[in-house]
Amino acid sequence: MDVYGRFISLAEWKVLIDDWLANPGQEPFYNLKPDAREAVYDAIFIGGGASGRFGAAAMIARGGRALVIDKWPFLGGSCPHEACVPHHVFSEAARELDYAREFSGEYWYPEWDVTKASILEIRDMFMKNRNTGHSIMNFQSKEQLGLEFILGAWATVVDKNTVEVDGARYKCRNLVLCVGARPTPPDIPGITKKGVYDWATILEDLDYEPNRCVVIGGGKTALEYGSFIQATGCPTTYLSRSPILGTKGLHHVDDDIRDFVVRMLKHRGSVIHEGAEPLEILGEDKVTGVRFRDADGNEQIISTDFVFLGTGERALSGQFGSLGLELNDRGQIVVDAHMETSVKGVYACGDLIDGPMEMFKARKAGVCAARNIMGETDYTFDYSDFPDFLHTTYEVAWTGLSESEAREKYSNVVVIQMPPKGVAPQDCGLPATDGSMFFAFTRPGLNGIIKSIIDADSRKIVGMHSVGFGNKNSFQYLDVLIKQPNGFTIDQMAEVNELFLNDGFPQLHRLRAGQKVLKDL
Ligand code: COM
Repeated sequence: MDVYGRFISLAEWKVLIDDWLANPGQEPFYNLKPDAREAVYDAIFIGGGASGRFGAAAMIARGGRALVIDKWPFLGGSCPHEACVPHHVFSEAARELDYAREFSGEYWYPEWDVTKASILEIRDMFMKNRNTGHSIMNFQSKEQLGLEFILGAWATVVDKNTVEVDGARYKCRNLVLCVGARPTPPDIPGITKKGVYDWATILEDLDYEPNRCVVIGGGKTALEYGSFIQATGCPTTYLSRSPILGTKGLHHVDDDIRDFVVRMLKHRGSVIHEGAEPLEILGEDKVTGVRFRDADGNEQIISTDFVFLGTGERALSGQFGSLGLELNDRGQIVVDAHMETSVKGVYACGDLIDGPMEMFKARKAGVCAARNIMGETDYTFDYSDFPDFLHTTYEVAWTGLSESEAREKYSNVVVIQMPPKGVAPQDCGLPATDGSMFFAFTRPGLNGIIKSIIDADSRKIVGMHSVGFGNKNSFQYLDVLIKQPNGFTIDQMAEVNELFLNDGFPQLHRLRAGQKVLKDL
C-alpha cells in the first residue's frame, strides 16, 4: 500500500497494522518519495528497530537521505512488539501484585486470591493493545520525522550498494544492518517440548495457565520474567549455573545489592539453585519436569508444567553472509568505534554487534553510524561503560563500580549506604522513597537499599547502586554526573537539590560532605 503523501492517523495505523499482522504476507507499506527507484540513498537501514529508526532520523536531521526497510509492518522493532515493552508491562504487574500479596487483607487491599492473577490474561492484555505502540512509531516516523520506509517486506542484499525488496532494487552509498538477535535455546535434551518458552514465545505461543515454573538462568531476563511469574502466584524455581546476577555482563553488581535481591526473591517464595546444571526437560509431548544436577553434584527432579528460558540470544548475522563481514566467535558482526564493519560502507548496530543488548546501545549505535556516514568521522561510540538496571518486583539500578571493584582500584574507599552496614534491615525504615513508604513503615527490610562508593582521596563518587522504586530514571543522569571528565565529588552531590526524599543520595552525601577525612555512613 502506498502511504506516501497521505496523512495516516494513529487510529488508522492501528487498524492497518492489526490487519497486516492478522493476515501476514500482504502488500508492504511504502512511504517513498516518487524518485525512490532512481535515487541513491545515503544509507539503507535494514531493520527499523531502535538502531534503524534513530539512525535514519539522525541522518535526515543532518540533511541526508535514508531508507528504512523492515519485515514487520511497523517501526520500533522487537522493543514494542515482544521485548522491552512487554517486559515493562510484566514488571509493572509484578510490582502491583507484590503489594497486593504483601498487604492482603490490610488497608484497602482485598484478601489475596491467587486465582485472580492470570499470566495468560496479562499476556492477552498486552497482545490486544501492543499496536498502540506500533502505531505511534509509524506515525511519528512518517508524519514528524519524515522517514522513507518500506514495512512488511524482506530486504535482500544484492551487494553493498543495492538492496532488493519485493522485486524492486534500491541504491545506496552505505548499508546499515540492524536486524537484531533472537533467543537461542540452550542445548538440553527435551528443550523443544511444549511448555518451554522464552520472552518471544511466551507472547505468541502460550495457550494454558502455568501452575509451576522453572526458570533456567540467573541474569536479567531470568529474574525479570521469573519475578513476574512468581508474583502472579505461580511458584517459581531458578536453575542458574552462575550465582544469581553473577554472569559476566553484570560485573558491576555490588555484593550487598545482589544479597538484597536474592533475599527478596526468596522472601517472595522463589526457590534458587545456584551452580545448577539442567540435564533434561522431562515429559512426553509436554513438559512435566526438569532434571538437573545441583551444586553438590546430586541429581534432582522438579515437577513443573512451564519452563522459562532466560538464557542467551544469537545475532541474526547469517543473512548477510554474502557481504563477507568479519564475525566474532559468537556470530556477532565486528565493528569499529564508528560502527563500521570490516567492509567499508557497511555498518552494523544494535544486537547484531557485541556489547549489552540494551536500548541505549541500539539507538546510539544507529546514530553513530548515521553521523559518520554524514561526514562526522571523528564521532565514535564506546558502549563498554554504561548504567544498568533490571526489574524484579523492585527496580535494581547501578552505575560505576561495585564496592569490591572500587577497593581493588583505590586504597581509600568510603561507603555511604542505607540501611547502614551492621544494622539489621528489618530494624531500619530507611530508605523511604517514592513507592516504598508502605514497606518502610510496616515492613522495614523490604523497602530497598541505596549505596554510594567514594574514592576518599579524590572525594569522587565512583559507583552508585540502588534497589527500590523509580530509581532507574535518576540513574540515567547520575551516570552522566559521576562520569564527567573531572568526576563528581561528595561535596558536589551535597549541593544537589533533592525533591522530597526520592533517591536519598543528596541528603546522605550532605551529612558527610563537611568532613576533611571522609568516613563511612
Ligand atoms: C521504542 C522503539 S519501543 S524505538 O527505539 O523508539 O524505535
